[in-house]
Amino acid sequence: MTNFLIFGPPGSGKGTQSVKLASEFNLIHLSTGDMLREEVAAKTELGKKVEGIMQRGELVPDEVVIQMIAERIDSNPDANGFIFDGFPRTVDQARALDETLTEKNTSILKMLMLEVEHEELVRRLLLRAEVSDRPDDRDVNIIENRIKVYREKTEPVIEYYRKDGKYLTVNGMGDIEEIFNRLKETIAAYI
Ligand code: B4P
Repeated sequence: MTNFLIFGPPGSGKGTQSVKLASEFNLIHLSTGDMLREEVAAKTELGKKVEGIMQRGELVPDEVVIQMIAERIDSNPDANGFIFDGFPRTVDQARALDETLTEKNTSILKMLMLEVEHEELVRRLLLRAEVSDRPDDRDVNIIENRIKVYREKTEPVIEYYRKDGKYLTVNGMGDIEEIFNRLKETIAAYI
């Protein structure tokens, strides 16, 4: 199995690029954001529990997302590999992911960090608000809170992978195809 993490602040293009990379390299795309939004849309018990948290731009509890990811890994035993998008977002999530992958005799090959300027993150998310129904994109204060939560709780995850030599940065500024080509070149060296 070949497993990658796509990493970066909200609006850095994780979701956008993961879909394209999954198709290019025959990987299964696992987005905790998409899974949680499906729960909210289906009005499940879990969806009701996390809806307010997501609307405020806070992180849902670790145990919720850890369990969701473990179930998806378990249900795809023949996968060529996974691309993890929006997960892990805390060091505890990173540890849990390592344990789950070790049980399957596999691991994260590389973390791909998309580097994007602050103003561009806000611009992209406000633009998406015009075409999507995501409540967390509509209010600039919520967007700023998501970025703040990222800096405080999610950025420490970088060190977790950097110490193992797994951390790679990719310039996330520019148009979608240009960034995709940069990611493809970076990944191709390891696949
Ligand atoms: P996510 O769904 O992960 O949302 P996100 O960080 O905003 O990134 P996303 O992938 O959707 O957007 P992208 O940058 O691709 O999380 C949402 C919420 O779920 C979190 O706030 C949290 O509450 C919860 N959650 C999820 N995972 C969790 C976890 N592990 N633990 C705890 N809580 C969790 O794209 C943004 C926009 O930019 C798009 O419109 C796109 O088209 C555009 N874009 C992308 N690249 C572009 C480019 N190069 N140029 C111009 N526009 C571009």
